[in-house]
Amino acid sequence: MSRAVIVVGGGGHAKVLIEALRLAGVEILGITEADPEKHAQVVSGVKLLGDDSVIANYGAEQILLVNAIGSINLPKDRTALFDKLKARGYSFATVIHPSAVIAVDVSLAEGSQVMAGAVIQPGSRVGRNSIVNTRVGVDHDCEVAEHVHLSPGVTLSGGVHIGSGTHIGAGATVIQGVTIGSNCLVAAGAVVVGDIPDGVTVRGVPAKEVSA
Ligand code: JB3
Repeated sequence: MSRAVIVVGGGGHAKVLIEALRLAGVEILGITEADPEKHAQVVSGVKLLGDDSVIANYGAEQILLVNAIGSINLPKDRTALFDKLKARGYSFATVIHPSAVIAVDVSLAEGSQVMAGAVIQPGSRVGRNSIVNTRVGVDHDCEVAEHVHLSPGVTLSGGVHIGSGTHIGAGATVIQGVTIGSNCLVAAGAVVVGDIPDGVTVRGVPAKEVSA
C-alpha cells in the first residue's frame, strides 16, 4: 500500500485495524470520528483529527481511507459510510493482517479487511468493504459479497455463498455448498445447514428462522 491512510471511526474495530496497518508498515495520518466528545482522545496511539469533514483536506489521489465502522447487527452504517465516501471520489485500502493465510488465487476487493489469524482457501472471493474478522475460516471456492461481516471465529465450509450486507455472528458455522442471501443475520454460534433467503434472521443448532 503506497498511500498513507485515514481511519474513519474511532471505536473497537479501529483498534484492530490500526494494529494490522502498523504491522503492514502503513502510514496512518489520523482518525476521524463522528462523536465530538471523543475528539480529544487518542486511539491506540493515533490522534483523532476531527469529524469526516477533515477528509476533504486531502485529495482523493493523495490518501486511502480505512472504514473502521464495524457491525453489531447488520453492517448498514458501515455500508452507508463506504458508499458516501466513494461518491466523493475516495478509495478504500484493503487491510490484511500479516498473520492471515490467503491462497494465491483469492481475490479481495476494495476495502476488504482480513484480520489476524484468518484463513482464506483457494478459489474464494471477498467483495468490497467486507470484513473477514479474527480467526475466520473461509474454505475453498466461497463467494463473500460486498458489505459482509464475518465475525470472529466464523467457519465457512467449501463453496459457501454469502449475499451482500449479511452479518454472520461470532463462531457460527456454515456447512458446504450453502447459499445465504443478502441482508441476513446469522446469530452467534448458529450452525447453518441449508440455504437462507434474503433478509432472514436465523439462530440455533441447526439454524432456524427467528419469527418476527
Ligand atoms: O466483534 C468484533 C471483533 N468487533 C466489533 C466490530 C466488528 O463492530 C466490535 O466489538 C463492535 O461491536 C463494532 O466495532 P465498532 O464499529 O468499532 O464500534 P464502536 O466501538 O461503537 O465504534 C464505532 C465508532 O465509529 C464510534 O466511536 C462512532 O462514534 C464512530 N462513528 C459512527 N459513525 C463514525 C461514524 N465515525 C466517523 N468518522 N464517521 C461516521 O459516519
